[in-house]
Amino acid sequence: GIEPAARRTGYDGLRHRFPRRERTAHKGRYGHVLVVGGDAGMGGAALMAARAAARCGAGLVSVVTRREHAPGFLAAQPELMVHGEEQLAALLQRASVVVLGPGLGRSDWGQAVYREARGFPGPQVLDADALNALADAPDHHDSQVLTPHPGEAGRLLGLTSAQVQEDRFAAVHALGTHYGGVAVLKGAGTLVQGADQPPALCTDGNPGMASGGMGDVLSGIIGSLIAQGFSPVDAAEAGVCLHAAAADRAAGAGERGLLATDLLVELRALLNPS
Ligand code: NPW
Ligand code: AMP
Ligand code: MG
Repeated sequence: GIEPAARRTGYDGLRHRFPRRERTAHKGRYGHVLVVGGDAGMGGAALMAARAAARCGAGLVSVVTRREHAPGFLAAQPELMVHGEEQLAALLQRASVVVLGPGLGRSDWGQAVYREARGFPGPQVLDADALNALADAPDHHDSQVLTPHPGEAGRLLGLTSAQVQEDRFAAVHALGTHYGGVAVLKGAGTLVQGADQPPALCTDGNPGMASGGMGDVLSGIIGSLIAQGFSPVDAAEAGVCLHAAAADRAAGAGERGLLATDLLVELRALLNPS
């Protein structure tokens, strides 16, 4: 059931946080998202996170991924700046936010890249294999958003995914107290837990979202909003709502067969009401 202490949230109540752009705006105003991930076989996860960050209005989006992915990334989305891991230190000097983990994998490459990017002093969005790396070597970061699905939340908390699902409110609260920052527990009825406040519950979204890449898109959305000046907790809540609303619009054509990349065009429509 729905915990009475949870505050219900949805994109309709948050639209006002996305005013029109100033006429004199320039890309430097909208931040620089650095997406780090995409080991062999999972480049698409980093690409989808980066495309989502761009579609949500980030000024610049860079990616650090396996060098061999670069030609494919540039063919898919030439607005992205795509690099191998040798550029990570330099990019960490310029980024406004790091989205760490989509498709990062658990090989030596992913572990080394994780450790270096985890030193970024600014805001971090940790997803996917970055959450697995965090579970293996727990630490704190003041300004972070963790976006686990129940399986990843279980690894972070030493529980099974079934145990997480039995009490999602307790799980999201424990994530916040154990790791600091903002915790997003994904799945039908996503919970967003900021420090010292009741969790927000988003019941939008649909089972068409149970397909590969959906979570990767969410991490890019949240990173993009942080780059544009949202606090981590506001970016997490608005990002979850925007993601679910985009999926509900896209599901107008049917839930079965809904793809993560179908959300991209809907994000732009939601962010620019006529
Ligand atoms: P079970 O079986 O219920 O115990 P993993 P991953 C659980 C990349 N990707 N409700 C469930 O566990 C990612 O970015 C790349 C309940 C499930 O078996 C990562 O880097 C793609 N349980 C990497 O792959 C597209 C749930 O977690 C287990 C649940 C691995 O990520 C795909 C799976 O979790 C993917 O995004 C729910 N709602 N959701 C690409 N195109 O490049 C999950 N579980 O083992 O962490 O694997 O999530 O696939
Ligand atoms: P991931 O497992 O990391 O790819 O993330 C999946 C994304 O899709 C998360 O944002 C989930 O909240 C969302 N999602 C998956 N299944 C459902 C569902 N049945 N209802 C609503 N959202 C879902
Ligand atoms: Mg995922």
